[in-house]
Amino acid sequence: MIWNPGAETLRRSELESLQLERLRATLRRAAERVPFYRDAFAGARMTPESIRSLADLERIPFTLKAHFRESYPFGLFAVPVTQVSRIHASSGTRGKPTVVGYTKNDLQVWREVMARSLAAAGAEPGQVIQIAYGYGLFTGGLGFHDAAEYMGLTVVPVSSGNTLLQIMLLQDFRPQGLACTPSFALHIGETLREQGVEPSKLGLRYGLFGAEPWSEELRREIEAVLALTAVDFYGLSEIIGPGVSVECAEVRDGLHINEDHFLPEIVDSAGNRLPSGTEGELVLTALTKEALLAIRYRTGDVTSLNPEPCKCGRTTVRMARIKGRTDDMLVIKGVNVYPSQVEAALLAIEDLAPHYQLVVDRTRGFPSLEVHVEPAERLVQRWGRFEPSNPELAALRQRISDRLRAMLTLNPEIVVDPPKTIPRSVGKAVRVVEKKSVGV
Ligand code: DLL
Repeated sequence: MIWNPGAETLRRSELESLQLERLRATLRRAAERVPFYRDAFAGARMTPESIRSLADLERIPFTLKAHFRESYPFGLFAVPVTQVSRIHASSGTRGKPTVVGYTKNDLQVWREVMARSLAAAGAEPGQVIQIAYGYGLFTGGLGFHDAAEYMGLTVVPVSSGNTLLQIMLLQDFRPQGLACTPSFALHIGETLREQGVEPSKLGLRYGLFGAEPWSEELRREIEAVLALTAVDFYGLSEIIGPGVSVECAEVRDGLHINEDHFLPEIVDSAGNRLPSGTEGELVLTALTKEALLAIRYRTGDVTSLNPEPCKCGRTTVRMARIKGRTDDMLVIKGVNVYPSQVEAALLAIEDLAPHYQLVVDRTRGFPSLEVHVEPAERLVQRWGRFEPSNPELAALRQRISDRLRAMLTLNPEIVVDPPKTIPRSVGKAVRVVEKKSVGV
């Protein structure tokens, strides 16, 4: 279902004039109200009036995550805190979190783009949705919650964690939709199997999965253990939260960006714009925000854009599944690799469980990589018990090694851990750990 056909099927020329008008209003607002932007525009020798077409976008300076951190907590807000209806924050792995604020109108925009996204993913008014993203400062829980209520769904606000409770509610409340991170979805699905619950007996039809990178291979695993259609959901706090883009349930080939609210570009590492179809870093400009303006924000997320209209009827540009974050790229003995690429290679090996962790050791001169995996459950059942000296393990390690070398020219140490020892995730999975921090 297309929630807002007027906005989602605009002709490109109409869309671009709307984007330009909104961009110019946002630039004026930024120059008038936010000292950071006023200074940045002056430094780049541009004024809002000098931006006359979308081609002029390149003259506008970038906003970086560091700028959000430096202005902690409210320095980038364009309204006094008294006009901010809600605050969220993205968990800072180091130091202070990134704080974001919403006026009443911003919350309405968020509901609107999320309602479009939910509808694109298969949600319909009257259905039940179980929200297993974390509630609180994280934008996942409340972002889904507010929009699902707004569009007429019945919300089960269970939040993340408590896998057994999740399963009980899936059985008893029979939601059609499940919203959580893909890694938590897998964990719920595997726990269902352990409990002997047949997933097709649940009422689930679709899963709304995002907030972390995942691969097509993981999608297949999740669809098998939960018996649903898994849809990729993308967003980030600095821009709004979830609701920036989503796959349509019909085609699932790229995520439709809500372009009348978020203007996308792709740039290379030096910040030069790249043509459609080329992979690079996603840069987003929020076109309709009031409290927190994000102008040419460098997301750090690696993707490409496809402007071809989609068979689903939407005309909005589609972004490819996120490959990873620029700062998560590993450089191991001259090979550049994203964790999601290792995931895709590992999950294609049938004798492995769909769990892995990458351990990077930087304590010696050059970084080295250990790939931790677990054997598939049915192998362990056949063996009776997990024995590190089992010769089949050596053969399995060799197969993994061969595959990683062939697919990614990567030659890491392979460690097959005992079953169920790699940490399971209820929120964003930790795929990469630094060796010194885990003491292995
Ligand atoms: O994760 C918002 C969200 C909540 C999106 C629920 C989807 C579902 P942050 O905590 O600010 O916000 O983290 C944003 O997470 O820059 C990406 O690196 C990553 N990310 C989000 N969605 C996806 C996705 C939320 N579908 C950061 N695929 C972003 C890959 C994703 N990475």
